[in-house]
Amino acid sequence: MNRLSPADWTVPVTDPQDPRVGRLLGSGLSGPEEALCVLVGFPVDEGVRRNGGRPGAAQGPSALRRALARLTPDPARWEGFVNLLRRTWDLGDLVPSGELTEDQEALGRVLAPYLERGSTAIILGGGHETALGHFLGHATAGRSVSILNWDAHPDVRPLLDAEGHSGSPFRQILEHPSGRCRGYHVVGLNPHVVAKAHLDYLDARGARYEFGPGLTQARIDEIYAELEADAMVSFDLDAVDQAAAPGVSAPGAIGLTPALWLHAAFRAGSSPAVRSIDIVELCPPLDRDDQTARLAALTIWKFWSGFLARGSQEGP
Ligand SMILES: [Mn+2]
Repeated sequence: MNRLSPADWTVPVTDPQDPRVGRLLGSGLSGPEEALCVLVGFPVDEGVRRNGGRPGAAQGPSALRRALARLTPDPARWEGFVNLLRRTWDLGDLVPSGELTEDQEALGRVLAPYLERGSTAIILGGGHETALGHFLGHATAGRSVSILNWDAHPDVRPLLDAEGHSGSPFRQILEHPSGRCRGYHVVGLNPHVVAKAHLDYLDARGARYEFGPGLTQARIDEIYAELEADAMVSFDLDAVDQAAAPGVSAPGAIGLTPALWLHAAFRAGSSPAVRSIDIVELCPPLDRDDQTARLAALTIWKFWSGFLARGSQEGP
């Protein structure tokens, strides 16, 4: 049975008039049971290793928290933002056993009770193998989900030696014996890194895919408007242009702009269908001056900002 290790939210001392995320987080709660929103880290990159990728994503959760802790609440939604932070609880990082399947199942067990009682969950990866554990949270809670994945790759590769990895989570989810995946839609594909056979696989499964080039904010709005509840959204940072997100295992010479990516994060927050998100593939050893960690942190910040606009027509 996996343990959770407490998260570090140390922030530099700031003026009391200038509180930061790291100081406010969870300050209105005595425990996670009443949390509106829960965070959990999955410091695992065993799947990246198995997939032949460059490891380092196991350090993702701590680098992401460091960047997130320093941010201010959104001044445009000040009171709501501060209140949301005060009612957000970080469960900490899952302590990996070293056995990937076991760790993915453990992540599912950690998430399930919170998803069941209606908390919104944010999972800090880890390689994209994080998404299978994320899905297992819903499956364990007895909930069927539709899945939206922002990614340069479809991540439906076959297993390797009968084992999953960072390139296979959505194949494992689509074929999961629980039958809890209601639909899969991947957006942001980079045509030069997508195997035709994987698109054929998606077609055969009735899954949907869209390429990154040509994507607009209006199309992102439509994608969320069409999203069926309950939904989980996965944010793979390698969908973003390498110039803006160098700290990933598999960067792309072209990719989504940060503006489009963050619009997708805001809409995930403002869409009532969305129950949980993950941010994956942040690889701190390959990062440049914490640039990708900052973008990952801002992805969550935008999600929170969108969450406060839930049910209204407000834009970012
Ligand atoms: Mn991916």
